[in-house]
Amino acid sequence: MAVKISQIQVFVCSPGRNFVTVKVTTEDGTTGIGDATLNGREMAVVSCLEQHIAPCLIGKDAQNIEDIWQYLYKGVYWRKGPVNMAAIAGIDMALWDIKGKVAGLPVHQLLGGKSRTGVTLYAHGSGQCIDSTLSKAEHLINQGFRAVRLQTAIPGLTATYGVLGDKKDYFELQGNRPLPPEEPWCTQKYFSVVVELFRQARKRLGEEVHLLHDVHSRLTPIEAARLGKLLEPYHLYFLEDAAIAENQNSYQLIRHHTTVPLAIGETYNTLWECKDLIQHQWIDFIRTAATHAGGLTGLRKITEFANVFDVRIAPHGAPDLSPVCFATHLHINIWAPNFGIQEFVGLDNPQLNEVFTHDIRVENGMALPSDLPGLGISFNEDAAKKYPYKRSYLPVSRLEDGTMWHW
Ligand code: CS2
Ligand code: MG
Repeated sequence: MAVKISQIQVFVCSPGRNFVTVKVTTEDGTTGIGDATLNGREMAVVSCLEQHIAPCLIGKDAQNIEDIWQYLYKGVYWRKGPVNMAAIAGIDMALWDIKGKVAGLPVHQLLGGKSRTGVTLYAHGSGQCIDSTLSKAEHLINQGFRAVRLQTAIPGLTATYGVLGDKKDYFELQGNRPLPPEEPWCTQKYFSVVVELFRQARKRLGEEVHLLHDVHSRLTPIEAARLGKLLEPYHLYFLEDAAIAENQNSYQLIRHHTTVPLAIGETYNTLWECKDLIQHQWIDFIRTAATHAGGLTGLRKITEFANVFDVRIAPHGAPDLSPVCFATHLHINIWAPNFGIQEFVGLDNPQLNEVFTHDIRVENGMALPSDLPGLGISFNEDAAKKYPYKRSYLPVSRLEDGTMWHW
């Protein structure tokens, strides 16, 4: 018996930073939510959903998730891209949420159940210097995290990716940028500190804890290969975004020079964009996020393909992905045979938890997905009204001579 879609609503709110949330309602009153946040281009996704996608879906059977995904992916003709795929993602997550509620099962049970007791997380350790970065890492390890990403300020640069500076959290750092801030980059200055960071980290934190690092696409392939070789003595869990994602072949070159495990994927929107990396095993972890890769359906396609080639998933979990995306990742992470690790930037922001309510538990560096039917997370529309959208941008990056670079 069909469960027809009767309404699609899109909410944009800013409880600390902008989020785009999709709500799908069916004729019998069942509702589901999804994340469609595209940092810095949120309103493009809102328009895509409201002006182009929603009118096509009213009256369609909400149970047919795969057919709706194919309809939205192939039907647009101008397929792929971050705006299209974030819009599809919001709808897709909401439909999985509805399917779980109708079945009375959490989404991970619809996927095939649990493959592990919990989802291992990696937390963010950063600081204005190596000492403060490692102090933050020690604090996280004492909280039970067994994996920590380390990012430290680069001496001589006024700002560094992944470092809070004088801000108390990512929301304060990233939530209010009416125009794109310009941040400097200098590879030579970066090399002067990054290897020393991990030398000192192993000395102070020991050999057990998993250490990770995000290069954020700043290096050329041969520079990335050099960094990988220099970091081998400190056995990182992975080195992320060593070079830009557009050139998959770059990772063949990097792979040729170093055994450091490589991760990439947060900017990919479809399997086609990363299939060479996976099938040639040029990487070890694929980082695509449900919100950017067409929802749980899109992320599952990538996950299953990666499993064939021993590539594990390490879903993106930045502060610009909403708790709805994080909840969705926990369902796929607890099920996936090739789950690796999940990025975690915290869920303890009061404004965020006023808008997104859930029962996700984080204990001893692991997260447990909800066992409530569906995704196990709710969106409070009245609370969302207290935090209206305000345009905000990601920074741009320039070399010290003014050349535009990769932020
Ligand atoms: C970063 C992200 O978490 C990460 O690995 O690459 O924080 C990224 O900078 C943001 O998602 C960009 O919006
Ligand atoms: Mg990253």
